[in-house]
Order: sequence, then structure tokens, then C-alpha cells
Amino acid sequence: SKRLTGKTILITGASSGIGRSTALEFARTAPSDLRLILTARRDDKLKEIAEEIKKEVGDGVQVLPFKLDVSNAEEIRGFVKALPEEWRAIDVLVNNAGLVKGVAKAPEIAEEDIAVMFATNVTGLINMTQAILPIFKSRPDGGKGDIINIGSIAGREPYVGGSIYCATKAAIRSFTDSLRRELIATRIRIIEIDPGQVETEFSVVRFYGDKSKADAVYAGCEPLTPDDIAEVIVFTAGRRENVVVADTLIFPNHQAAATILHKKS
Ligand code: NDP
Ligand code: 8X3
Repeated sequence: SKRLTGKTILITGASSGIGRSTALEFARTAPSDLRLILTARRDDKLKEIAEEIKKEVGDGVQVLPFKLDVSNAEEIRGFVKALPEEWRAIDVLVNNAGLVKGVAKAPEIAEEDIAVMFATNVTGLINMTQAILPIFKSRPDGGKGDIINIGSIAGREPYVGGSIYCATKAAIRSFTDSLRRELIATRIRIIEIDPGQVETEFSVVRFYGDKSKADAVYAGCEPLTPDDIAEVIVFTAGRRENVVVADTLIFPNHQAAATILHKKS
């Protein structure tokens, strides 16, 4: 889309899954003049993705891989100042970094899993938002820019074995809705995208690296691909300035609720 030309896009959790696909999709959509700031903890992966983008679309898209742990408030505090000057005029923030750990039920949920899910999915997303909003608010008409938060069906519908993850995604939904109300007098767009089942490293992380348990989640299902979600993310950012795709829920065809999936036997 021409509307994305010249923009600077910041993506958290860009080293894998939906974040990685979103980086590639932005590059494909605006290949002539775009800056992509890709952040995550695994910066080796970010550098690989930067190479991939260069191979696919050439030099029209500039990519800055930047190591950032969103669960570390101090790193976020220094983040904007640490960017090279010409990368600071961020137009779009995609708050995508997030994770689930385990399927334990209360009272068996590990304290560290509770802490890391809230620190990443909730506090990390809020801290990133607060770090970038001053850039948006410095623009005319009360401010301009897009914040795209990745929620989940899990934030709308709690399920057994997901209490903490579901609570973090419900918190994102509540924060996002407050933000949209608080920024009503600006041109800042607050967008939430809630995917259903998408096959990424998500379940591998949930099962602490056990790939066979992760594969079992998707057995007999036809999950979404991360590219499916990336297309929607980039679509929302590319709308006319007066159009806010405020809220979307995206399922694969055979899903109707968090735990209602038609499985082929
Ligand atoms: P992946 O595990 O493939 O990707 C997660 C990304 O988040 C990775 O790039 C990871 O990078 C990053 N991340 C995790 N912790 C941190 C941290 N502390 N600081 C910075 N980055 C971090 O999963 P998905 O692509 O599926 O997940 C992306 C988002 O989509 C998440 O918010 C997830 O909750 C949401 N979602 C996923 C669904 C699914 O079914 N897959 C459905 C609905 C929502 P690194 O490890 O390098 O830091
Ligand atoms: C991921 C979707 O319902 O598998 O956010 O936890 S779910």
C-alpha cells in the first residue's frame, strides 16, 4: 500500500511466528521506502530475518535488528534513546511479543511462569506503549501513529489450563480499550487483533521445548499460519487515516471458540 511508504514500523517479538511474518509482510507491501525495527531477545534470528527481507525485496526496506527484552523495564526505558536518530520517528508499534508457559491449574501453577507471562504479555506491552506514545503525541492534531496490540481469543474466553495466559490477554484487551478512550482527541489509532489457533513456536514454548507435545496440539487441526495474521496486521496499518480497524477476531475455518475445534480423526 502507498499509505505505508516512508513509514517506520517497530515490531516486538519479531524473531519468530507472527512477528517475523509481520516484518516480511510489511516489507512486501511497501518495498520501496520503509524502515523496520525488529526487536526480540534472540537477535541472531533478527539478523537472519533482515537478510531474508533483503533477499526478497532488496534495499528499499531498511531493517534495524535490535535486541530487546520487553520484560525488562530498564531496557525499555533506554530503548528510544539507544536508537540511531533517523530511526526514532516511529509511525507504527506492533506489540506482538508474548508467550504462554505450561497448562497447570491453580494451585499448581509455577510462580516463575506466572511472573514471566505477566511481565512479558502485560507489563512489557504497557511499558512499550508508554515508551513510544510520546513520539506519537508530539505530532500535530493531538498526535498521530498506530498501536497494534496482539491479544488472543484467550483474552475473550478463559479456558481450563490457561488461567494465567487468559488473564494476561484479558488485561491487554482492557488496557487497549482504555487507551482508545484516552486518546480520543488525537489521530492515534488503537488496534487490537485477536488470533485463534496459529501454528508458531507458541506451543513449543508452552511445553518448555517439547516439540512432540506441541505437535499434538495441532494434530487433526488445520491451524492458521502466522502469515494469515500478518496480512491482517498490515491491512489495518494501511487503511486511510480515518479508518480504525479497532478490534478483530480471526479463526481458522474449523475453530469456533477457544476450545471448540473440529478435529479430523
Ligand atoms: P512465537 O513463540 O513463535 O513468537 C513469540 C515471539 O515473542 C518471539 O519472537 C519471541 O522472541 C518474543 N518474545 C517472547 N518473550 C519476549 C521478551 N521477553 N522480550 C521480547 N520478545 C519476546 O509465538 P507467536 O508468534 O504465536 O506469538 C506472537 C503473539 O501472538 C503472542 O503475543 C501470542 O500470545 C499471540 N497469539 C498467538 C496465538 C497462537 O495460537 N500462536 C493465538 C493468539 C495470540 P524471543 O524469544 O527471541 O525473545
Ligand atoms: C493462543 C490461543 O487459545 O491456544 O493465544 O491459548 S490459545
